[in-house]
Amino acid sequence: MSLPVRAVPVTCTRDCPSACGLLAHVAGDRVVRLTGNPDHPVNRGTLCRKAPAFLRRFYSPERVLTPLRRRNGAWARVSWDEALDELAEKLKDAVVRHGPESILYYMGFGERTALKIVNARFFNLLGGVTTLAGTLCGGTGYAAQSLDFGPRVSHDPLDLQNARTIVLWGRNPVATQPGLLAHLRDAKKRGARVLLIDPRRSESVTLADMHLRVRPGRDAFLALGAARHILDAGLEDREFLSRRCDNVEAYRALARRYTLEELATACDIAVPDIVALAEAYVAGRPTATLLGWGLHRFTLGHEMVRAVDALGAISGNIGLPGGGVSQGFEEWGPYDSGLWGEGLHPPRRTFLMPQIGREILEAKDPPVAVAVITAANPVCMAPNSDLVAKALDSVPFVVDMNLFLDDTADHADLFLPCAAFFEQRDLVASFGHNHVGPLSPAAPPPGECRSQFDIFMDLARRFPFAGDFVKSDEDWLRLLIRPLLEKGVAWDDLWRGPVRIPDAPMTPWRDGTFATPNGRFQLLADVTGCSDCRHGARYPYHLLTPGGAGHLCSERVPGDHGGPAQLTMATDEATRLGIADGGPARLTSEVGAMEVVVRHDPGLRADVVVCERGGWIKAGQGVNRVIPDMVSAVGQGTPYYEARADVEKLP
Ligand SMILES: Nc1nc2c(c(=O)[nH]1)N[C@H]1C(S)=C(S)[C@@H](COP(=O)(O)OP(=O)(O)OC[C@H]3O[C@@H](n4cnc5c(=O)[nH]c(N)nc54)[C@H](O)[C@@H]3O)O[C@H]1N2
Ligand SMILES: Nc1nc2c(c(=O)[nH]1)N[C@H]1C(S)=C(S)[C@@H](COP(=O)(O)OP(=O)(O)OC[C@H]3O[C@@H](n4cnc5c(=O)[nH]c(N)nc54)[C@H](O)[C@@H]3O)O[C@H]1N2
Ligand SMILES: [Mo]
Repeated sequence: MSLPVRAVPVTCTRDCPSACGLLAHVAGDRVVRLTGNPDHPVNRGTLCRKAPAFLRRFYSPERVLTPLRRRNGAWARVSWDEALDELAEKLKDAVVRHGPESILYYMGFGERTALKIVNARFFNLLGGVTTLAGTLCGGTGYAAQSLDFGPRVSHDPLDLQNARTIVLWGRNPVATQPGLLAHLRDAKKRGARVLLIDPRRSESVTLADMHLRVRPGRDAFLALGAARHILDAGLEDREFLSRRCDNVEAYRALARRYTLEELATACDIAVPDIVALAEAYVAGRPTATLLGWGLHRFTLGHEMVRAVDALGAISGNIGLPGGGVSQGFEEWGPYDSGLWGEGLHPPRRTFLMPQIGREILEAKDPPVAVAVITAANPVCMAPNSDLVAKALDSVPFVVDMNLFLDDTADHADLFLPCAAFFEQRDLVASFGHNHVGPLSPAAPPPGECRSQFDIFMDLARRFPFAGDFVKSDEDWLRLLIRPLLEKGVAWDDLWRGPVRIPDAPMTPWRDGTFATPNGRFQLLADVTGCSDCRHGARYPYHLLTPGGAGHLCSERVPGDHGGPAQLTMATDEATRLGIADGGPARLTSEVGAMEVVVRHDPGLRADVVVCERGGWIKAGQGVNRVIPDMVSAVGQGTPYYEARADVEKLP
């Protein structure tokens, strides 16, 4: 007899702007199927192609089911009490001997739910430990947009229904935000045009009416070119410029600093295509720009983002329903930010996330004694992987909270096995829309796995501050969502399905007043020159490492992948090097080398090679071994796509 199946509304916590509403279909103590929740206004019942693999991953025989302690190089099973007693001892010892800053708390992107704020509070109660500054993900875009508009606010994706033109600028939603596709497809059915600006033919080319294969890192010149055409043709929104913007004359001068031909050469887009882009912004209005994370991953990413913001402004698309230059949303925004506990002690040390390897290795006063890593795989996902691995090996006690023994676990001393998203109670906000969704324990965690929240509560029982800190998940969640409750959201509604943040705007900046210090939009006034890259001939190719459609960063079913990573190259370029489609090659950069299998792509730019991010080092992949660990000029982001590489044929 088969068990009755019930459906529990949950929310996907993969590190994806979709944060889709899902239904977990449960039979007995197992989730047997995930489907899209038709009541979610953004993903509207759709499900991405990765989702079926979630269950295979979470119920995989390789999921770790008990705490593990490394002894003489090998993992041994330990009980939770042994594990947490030892961790508490190490933390206390580090505080007494070297001060709280000798503890590093490294919070990754694997699960950014409301209760994670409570984990951070634990470390602040401990006295404030070393935490991260900057980000492996989106800091540059936030910083850049905040210079122009004031703290970044994006159009609600539901506002796309008002757009006549949609520009996907350095963003690949077909692969990386499938939860948005229902809206993009609707817009196309209504007759909206979609433009894609991407050096490669990404998966999103299937949506595009026009594709501009920009030279990597040169989007500022493309945006300035379009602006120059708009200004030359007298099509700019003069009223918005004079009444709402600062730096108008400097910006006009900047757009005229180069001829259209010079700008075309810099970004490698032909003048007629630049003109077509300009027209899409004025004649095609309302034009919604969806700015992706692709532009963040450059040293001068802020100039690229600001140049696109300015194009949106002079073309009259800011504050316009169906327009806007939208990038991301604040995933921690809906919660009571005081509960992080930042104010409980003086400011403490931070390490730059983009350079975490060298930060740990160079830390002297005090050196790192204990590192606690949660929902992250920095050895695989942070640049200069070998240095990150070396740094973790230099730390006397490394704790890893995850589900699988990935590349980072190889450098840990204690592994604490965590619950999957549908095995716990929590709330999830999104970095791609304005809805908060529930997590309910649809099924119990397998084996001895526990939610991170549970683990931190149990750990805290061993500390003098347990009294105020140890509470139920429900008690903490009620405190965390106080701002939402005050805006009229009912507690019970949060558990039935997605709830829209009540005061989130559909169309920000409608009244023309910005959140900058003087209330005016700040036009970009200068860009760094367009001379060529520092590595020139030794490393002829731009190495792009975007997200692949089949996986979320390094979240893989362990046994599922292996063998050399695939590197996509322009067919003519590979042929010139004598590398056949499927042939082996060596990919070399200033920091390392790795073996790859080359795939020919007749549509790729000759100066670009592409390798999907996230393959594990221990599966023979790990492209971050060849990505240098740099920091972007603004926003402390990680300029992965600044990496230059060479490719040689292997016998
Ligand atoms: N070369 C290159 N590298 C990149 C990028 C790039 O463009 N190019 N992009 C970067 C970006 S945008 C990001 S955001 C970072 C991501 O960097 P990371 O966050 O370090 O990497 P992920 O692969 O997302 O790892 C998330 C981990 O969380 C675990 N996890 C998932 N759910 C849970 C849970 O409920 N509890 C616990 N404890 N663990 C859980 C997963 O198993 C996984 O190991 O990588 C960056 N790395
Ligand atoms: N399936 C899947 N979904 C994901 C992820 C994943 O790994 N897999 N990762 C998640 C995470 S952590 C994030 S932050 C988001 C990121 O989602 P996206 O914003 O889509 O970011 P990326 O995939 O890094 O890059 C987007 C596009 O930028 C292009 N690009 C590279 N250089 C340039 C340039 O100079 N100019 C322009 N115009 N384009 C350029 C790349 O070719 C790529 O197609 O996606 C999330 N969703
Ligand atoms: Mo990200």
